[in-house]
Amino acid sequence: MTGSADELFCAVSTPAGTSGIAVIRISGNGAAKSIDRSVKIIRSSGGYGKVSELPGYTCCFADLRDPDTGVSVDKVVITRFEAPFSYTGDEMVEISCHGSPEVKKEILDILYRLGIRAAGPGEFTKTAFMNGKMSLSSAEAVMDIIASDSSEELRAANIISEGALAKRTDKIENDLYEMMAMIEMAVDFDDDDSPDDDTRVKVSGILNDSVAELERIVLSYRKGRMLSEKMKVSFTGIPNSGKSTLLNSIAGYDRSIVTDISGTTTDTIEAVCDIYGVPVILTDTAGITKSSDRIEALGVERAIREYGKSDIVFYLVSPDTTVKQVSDQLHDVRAKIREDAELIVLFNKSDLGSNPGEEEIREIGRRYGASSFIPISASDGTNVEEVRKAIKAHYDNAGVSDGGLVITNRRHYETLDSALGILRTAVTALDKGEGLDVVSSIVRAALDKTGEISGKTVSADLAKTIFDRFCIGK
Ligand SMILES: Nc1nc2c(ncn2[C@@H]2O[C@H](COP(=O)(O)OP(=O)(O)OP(=O)(O)O)[C@@H](O)[C@H]2O)c(=O)[nH]1
Ligand SMILES: [Mg+2]
Repeated sequence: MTGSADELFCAVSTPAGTSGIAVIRISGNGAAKSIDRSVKIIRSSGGYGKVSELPGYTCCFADLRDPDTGVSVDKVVITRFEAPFSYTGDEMVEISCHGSPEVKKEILDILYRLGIRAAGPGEFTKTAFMNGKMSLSSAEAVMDIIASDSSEELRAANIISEGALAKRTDKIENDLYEMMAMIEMAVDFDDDDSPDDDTRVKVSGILNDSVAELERIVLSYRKGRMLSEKMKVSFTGIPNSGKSTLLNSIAGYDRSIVTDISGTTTDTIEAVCDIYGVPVILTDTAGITKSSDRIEALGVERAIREYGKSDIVFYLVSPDTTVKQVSDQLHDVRAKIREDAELIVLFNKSDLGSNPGEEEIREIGRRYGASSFIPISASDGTNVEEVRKAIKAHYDNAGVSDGGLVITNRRHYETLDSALGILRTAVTALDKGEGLDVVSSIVRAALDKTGEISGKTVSADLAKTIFDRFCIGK
């Protein structure tokens, strides 16, 4: 999986390209000594010192030279970390140099010549995991912190990187291991191999508690998915109802073309924005109409396809939308949207007055499961904030998040969901009167799954797949 602590590796940990400064990290025992030939610590009293003589957790100004020619490459700042109190748990040195691609390239070249190899993707974090500095789920959350592009996603990743998921799965695992020990004792001590009812009751209690706890964690992925894959919101309605105007107003810029010509939007148009910390993809669609125009008809097809992908579909009604159109179109929306998706009706152009069939439209909307009706004016901004709040409320209401724990990683979700499925089988087996040894062997399979979250039962192949997705330098 990873090299030994004596094998030194290095990488640039800051982004490619030009920057004010860049950081190059070296990890492994003897990291400081390995660069003594090239890095000369500049003493304020005059003269030079060695990096290997630098006390841990201090930093120093230094001259970094080509070890073969003695030519200075850059003036740098060296920070030294000692094992085990470093990010990887092994000795580490950080070189803060000027951030030009040439400086970084020349320093890396020198480090390679000094016998320090290039780090693999995520090798610093993989080493931290191998050294027991963090659980696998925490290590993966570090990557999610780096990749996060919304405040809610960052918060979720921070909570997991601090060990919240590992703590919850550890507790489940400990309870289940204790339960298995209890089963073993009961089976061993019972002469006729039929442990007493008391043990079965206790086993049932622990199993059901573990199922309930896993369910809570797994359910949090409903929110987590909206963070990692972004929440999907689409706008539909008849042509000219104001869909593009509303998308532009929420996105905060003119993404979609707006005209008073019916059928302006012919393709689906996306705008990514942040709504109260939740990353959202807004999708504008072609107005729904029975058109003989081929382009328009294809646009309508695409619009309908969008319903199934959406977490929320906003159906826009304008004062001239007929009750019949609403009835037909909401019927189609309902047939296509996911069961957990939300349908909200917006009465747009409220500045021009209300729709004459408003009461009837509300009635139809309720029949098709619309959760709310909001009068708005996309052009003057009235109640657009309410639309944004409805989007955030959908996120808030989607699933539990005990103690703020929201799993955002699909691997965590799939692994825990499969552990949950196995545990449910164990509950069924127990209820059906199967022997406790059978129940115990099913539980062992569930524990193999939960172990893939903490890293206790992770295979070398899985660890490689996980860390290969990391960036070089982390
Ligand atoms: N008075 C008023 N006019 C609006 C409002 N919203 C949109 N409009 C106008 O209605 C017309 C159509 O707006 P769009 O946003 O292009 O409508 P659309 O639903 O995207 O139309 P298609 O792309 O053709 O399906 C434009 O002239 C807008 O300025 C509103 O709230 N009040
Ligand atoms: Mg449009």
